[in-house]
Amino acid sequence: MKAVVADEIYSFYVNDVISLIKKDDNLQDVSVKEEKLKELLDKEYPINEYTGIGEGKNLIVIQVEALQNFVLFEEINGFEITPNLNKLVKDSCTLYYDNFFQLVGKGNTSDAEVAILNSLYPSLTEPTNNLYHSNSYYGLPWILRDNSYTSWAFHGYEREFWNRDKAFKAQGFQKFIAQDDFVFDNYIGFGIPDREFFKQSLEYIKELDRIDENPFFAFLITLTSHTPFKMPPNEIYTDLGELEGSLTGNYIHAIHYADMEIGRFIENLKEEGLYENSVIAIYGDHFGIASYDEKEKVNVEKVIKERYDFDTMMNVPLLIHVPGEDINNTISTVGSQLDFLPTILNIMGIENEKGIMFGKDLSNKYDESYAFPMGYIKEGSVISKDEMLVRDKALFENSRAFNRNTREEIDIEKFRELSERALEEIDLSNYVLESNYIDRLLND
Ligand code: GP9
Ligand code: MN
Repeated sequence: MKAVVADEIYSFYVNDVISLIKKDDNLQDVSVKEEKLKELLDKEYPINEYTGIGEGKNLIVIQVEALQNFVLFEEINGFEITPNLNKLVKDSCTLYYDNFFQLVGKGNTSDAEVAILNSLYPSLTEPTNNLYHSNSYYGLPWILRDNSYTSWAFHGYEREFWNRDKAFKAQGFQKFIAQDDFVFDNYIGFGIPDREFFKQSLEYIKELDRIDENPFFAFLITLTSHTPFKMPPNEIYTDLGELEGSLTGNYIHAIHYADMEIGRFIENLKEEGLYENSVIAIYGDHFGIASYDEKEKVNVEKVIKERYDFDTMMNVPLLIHVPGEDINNTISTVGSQLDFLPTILNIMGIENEKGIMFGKDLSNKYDESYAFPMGYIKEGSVISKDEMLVRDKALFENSRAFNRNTREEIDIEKFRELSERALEEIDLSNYVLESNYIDRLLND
């Protein structure tokens, strides 16, 4: 037997005590989290002027690849980048949320789907669908199913990509129309061009509509405006001058194409008699051009004519069109993709009776509202109506903050508490995923 010297005994002892304390800490931590989640379950969602205006209607949600907010109402030498989205924003039946921010982690597009559908923060460590594709969820597809809807997802790429085949099932979709359900022979970038995607999806939507007398939920994810945004010459509609050939120039061409196809899809919905009885929501999944790409930053700044920073980069548009309603409004409550679920449920006049939501209803005009971004930026960062804190990776003291209107640097101290709140909230949401909390909610 090996002799054990005194300080080895001591270190055994110390290690034991440390691991006991750690265990105790963890238990305490878990019970604090469970308490906080109980509070969240009791969160009230007050009614407002938009409550129930979409009741009984179909819901069509379009997630547009890499659509950022800055392209809306922007012109380059008289060329309107997104004429169809601009027209829709101005429509008397549309609510436009202009302070809506992306919330994606390592799972990019698929994380946007998780946040949008489930009102949760994506995982910080891995694509959410890699780790939690077989968790229980109770988000938009399930809630609508419990309210007699049929929920289908549509995306013209490989069924297994981002584990969507499994994740969409767990999240409540009854059918996932994927690449193998589409017939096409011309590719743009990743695969099926949006024109073909929308055209063939419409045929499936008609099938979905015929299933029963009840309304449907169609969740469409576009593809063509994916980086590197290379459009074929016959789908380029202007000369962008000095931006021509740059990533930003290519991005503008690709977004213009996506906008054109959204416009065409809307016209086709009208022809099929599906427009007047469907609420349509459109948003971008995440940025296309990084503000930390020094070369492209300069190019974007030529378009927006101000400093391009994380707030503009992460700002994606959200439009909700409710047919027959005279509601045109720009709502500037600050929020992120996890606020979509409570916002759309309020409009559809449906309550979430079983699940948990980290989001708020963006249509309620809060005095102060925040987004707690993550993913391409250190968690603990904060966006408010007029300011932003970009948290440093290591030390809060090394963070920076700026005024979103003047772009001037401001003192970071006022964000200290909010930044801690952001970290806590993200951590709590990750606990929901890690502990498969919703499974317990549904089955206990
Ligand atoms: C393909 C597409 C990927 O399914 O959604 O987009 P990405 O996550 O790379 O932005
Ligand atoms: Mn994407």
